[in-house]
Amino acid sequence: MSAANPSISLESASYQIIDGIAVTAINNPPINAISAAVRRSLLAALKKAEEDGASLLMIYCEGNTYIAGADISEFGKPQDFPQLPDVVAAIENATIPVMVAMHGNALGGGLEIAMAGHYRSALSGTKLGLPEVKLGILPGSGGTQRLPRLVGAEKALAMILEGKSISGEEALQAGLIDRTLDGDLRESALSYARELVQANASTRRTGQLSVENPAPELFAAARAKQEKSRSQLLAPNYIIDLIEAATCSSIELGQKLERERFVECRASSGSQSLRHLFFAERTAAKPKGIGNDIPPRSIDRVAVIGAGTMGGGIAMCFATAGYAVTLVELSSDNLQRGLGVIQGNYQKAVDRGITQKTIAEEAFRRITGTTDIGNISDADLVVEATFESMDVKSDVFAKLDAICKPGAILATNTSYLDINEIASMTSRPQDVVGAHFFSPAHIMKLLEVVRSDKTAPDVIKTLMQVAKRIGKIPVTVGVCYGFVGNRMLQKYARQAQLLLIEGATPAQVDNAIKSWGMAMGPLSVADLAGLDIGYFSRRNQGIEVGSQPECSVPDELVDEKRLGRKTLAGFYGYDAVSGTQFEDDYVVEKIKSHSNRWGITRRAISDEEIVDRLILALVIEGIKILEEGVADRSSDIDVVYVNGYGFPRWRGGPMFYAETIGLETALQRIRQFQQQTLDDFWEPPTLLIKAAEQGSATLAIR
Ligand code: T1G
Repeated sequence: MSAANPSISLESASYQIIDGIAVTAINNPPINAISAAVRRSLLAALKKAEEDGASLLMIYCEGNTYIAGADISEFGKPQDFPQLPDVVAAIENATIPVMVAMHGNALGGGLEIAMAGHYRSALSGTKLGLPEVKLGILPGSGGTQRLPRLVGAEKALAMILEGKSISGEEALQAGLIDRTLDGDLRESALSYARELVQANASTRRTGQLSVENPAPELFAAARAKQEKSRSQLLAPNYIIDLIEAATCSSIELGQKLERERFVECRASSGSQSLRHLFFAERTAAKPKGIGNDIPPRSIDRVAVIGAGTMGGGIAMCFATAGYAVTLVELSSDNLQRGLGVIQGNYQKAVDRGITQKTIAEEAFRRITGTTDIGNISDADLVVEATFESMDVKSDVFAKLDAICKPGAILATNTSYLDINEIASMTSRPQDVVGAHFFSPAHIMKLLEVVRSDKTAPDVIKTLMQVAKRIGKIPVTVGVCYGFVGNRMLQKYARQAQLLLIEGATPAQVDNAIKSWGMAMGPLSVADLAGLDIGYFSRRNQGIEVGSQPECSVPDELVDEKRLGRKTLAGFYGYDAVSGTQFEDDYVVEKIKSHSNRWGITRRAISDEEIVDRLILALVIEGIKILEEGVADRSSDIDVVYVNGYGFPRWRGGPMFYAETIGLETALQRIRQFQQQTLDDFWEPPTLLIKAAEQGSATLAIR
C-alpha cells in the first residue's frame, strides 16, 4: 500500500507526496516546452519538496513526451524570470536527490534539466538530444558543459554539433542515463525512485565531475571539418570551443561563457532565419481551407507509373516508408532497367551507412513491377511520372480513369503542365492532384502538392499526411506555369543569362551567388540539368530559336550539341577524365559576340549587382505568386526554396530575406533595376509597394 497525499496544482505542473517521495508532473502540451510557467512550477516543486522533507524529488511529464526544449516562440521577446540556467542550478544544488524520468523526446533545455538532476531514467524508445544547432543556437543552460562530463568530449561533440538524438538504450550505454524504464512511465519511474530511496541514494552533482582527456586531435579535426562546410552560422565553432572549455575549466566558468555565446547566437540573423523556417515548415503542413475536421482517405497500396529516374525515386520513397508499391512501365526492358537502378540506389545507401542492409532489402521487396496498367486497379494512390508531354499524360489519365477504383487519388508529377487540363481527361477531376517531387526524388525533401481548381479537400489532406510519412516537407500550391519553385527559378535563371550578355562570365555569376550562400550557381545548375531541357521548353512555349537576348547563347550551345555536363561541354568545359569544371574561353567569346549581336556594350558587373539581380528576381516573382494566391503564405515560398532549390537555410528563404533587408530597401533596389534595364519585369509588384508604404516589416499585410 502506498501512502499518497492529495495532488496539488502548481501553474503548469502537479505535485504530490507518495511514500515520502515528491512527485511532480509537468503538463504543457503539445511538447511540454519550457515556458516561464514551467520554469516557475519546477522551482516551486523543488522548494516544496525540500520544505516537505521529501526523501527525493521525481520529475516527469504528462502527455506523449518529456520536455522537448525551450519554447522557441518566446525567443526575441523579453524573458520572464526565472531563467532556465537558474532553474538548472537550483536542481543541481538541491539538498535532496532529484530523479528525472523521460519519455518521447528529451531535447534541448529538457535534457539540460535532466542532466542537472542527480539520477536519470528514460522509457525505452525515448530520444535524447541537444538539437539547438539546427536552430542556429547552442545549448544555453549547461548542455555543452554537462554532456561531456557524462558521456565524454567526443560523444558530446558529435551529439551537439550534429544535433542528432540518441535512443534510451544508447544513452544508458553512454552514461547519459542510469536506468531504462518499461511499461507505465509513472509506475516504473516511481519504483525506480523507491529503489533509490531504499539504497539511501544521495545527491550527485554532474557539474562536479571532470571530463576525461579527449584525443588530442579531436577539436582541431572538428574545426577543420567546420571550416570545410562553409557554414556562416556562429554556433558550430562556439560549440567546439565550449566543449573544449569543459575539458579544462570549472562548470561555473564554462557556463558563463556558454551563456554569453548562447545570447549572441540567439540574436544572430542566422538563428532568426532557422527559427523562421522551423515554424514555416510546420505551418506549410496546414494548407489554408483544409481544416482538422476533414478526414483523410486511407492509403495502403501505391502505384507509380513510369520507372525512369523520377518514377524510380518516387517508388523508393513509398517503399522505404513501408507502402506496397506497384511500378508500371510500358516495356519489360524499361521496367527491368528501372528496377535495377532502384536496387543500385538502395545498395549505395547501404554502402554509405545510411540504411541497414535488411531494411533496404525489405524496402526493395515491397516494389512489384508490371507492364500491365490493369494490375493497379486496387491502388489507393497512383503517382504518374511519365514523359513531360500533355499527350502522354492525357492518355495515361484517361486509362487510369477507366481502371482505378472509385476514390483512388490520381497524382501527376508534372513540373510545368496544366493540372486542370490533365484532370479534365478523367470523369473524376476532384481526385486528381499534382505531386511534384524533386530530383533525386528519394533524397530531396520538398514536395509541391498542387491543388487544381477541382481537387477535393480530402485529397489534399491525404497527400499532405502521406508526404509526412514518406519523410517529405510538403507545401500546397496552386496551378500556374512551373507552380511556385520552377516559376521563380525561370526568372532567376533569366537574370543569370542577361547578366552574361551585359558583361559577366558564367564563372563570375556562379561564384558570386555561391559566395552569397546558394548551393550551386545557376549556370552550373543549367549544365547539370542539361541545356536541352530549357531548349525544348522554350520551343514548347513557341519561342523561336535564338530570338531573345536571354536565350540566344544557350540555344546556340544546344545547336552545337553542347548540352551541359552530360556532353562534357555547356556553359563550362569539363575535363574528360576528372569531370572538373572550367571556364571555357570559347563560350566566353561566344557570349561576347552575342552581346554585339544584341547591340549591348559590355560593362564590368559587380558581384553585389549579380546577387541582387538574382535574388530580387526571386522576390518579385514570389510576391506575384502571393498576389495571385498560388501560394497560401510567403513563408510557404521560403519552404519551397530552401528545400528544393539550394537556397541557404541560414538566410531563411527569399521572402524572409527581403523582409530581413527591409521591404523599403528591396523596393528601392528593384526601382533602380527598373531604371537601369528598362525591363518590365522590374515593375515593382503592388503588394511590395503597399507593404513598403505602410512601413510593414512583413509581406503579410492582406
Ligand atoms: N517551441 C515552441 N513550439 C514548439 C517547439 C518548441 N521548442 N517544438 C515544437 N513546437 C510546436 C510546433 O510548432 C507544433 O506546433 C507542435 O509543437 C508540434 O510539433 C535552453 C534554447 C519535439 C520532435 O529544437 O524537434 O531548448 O504547428 O509538429 O512531429 O538550451 O517538434 O501544432 O502549432 O514538430 O511530433 C530545443 C524542436 C529548443 C525541438 C515533435 N528543442 N521540436 O515533433 O510535432 S531550444 C528543439 C521538434 C532549447 C536550451 C535551448 C519537434 C518534436 P503547431 P511538431 P512532431
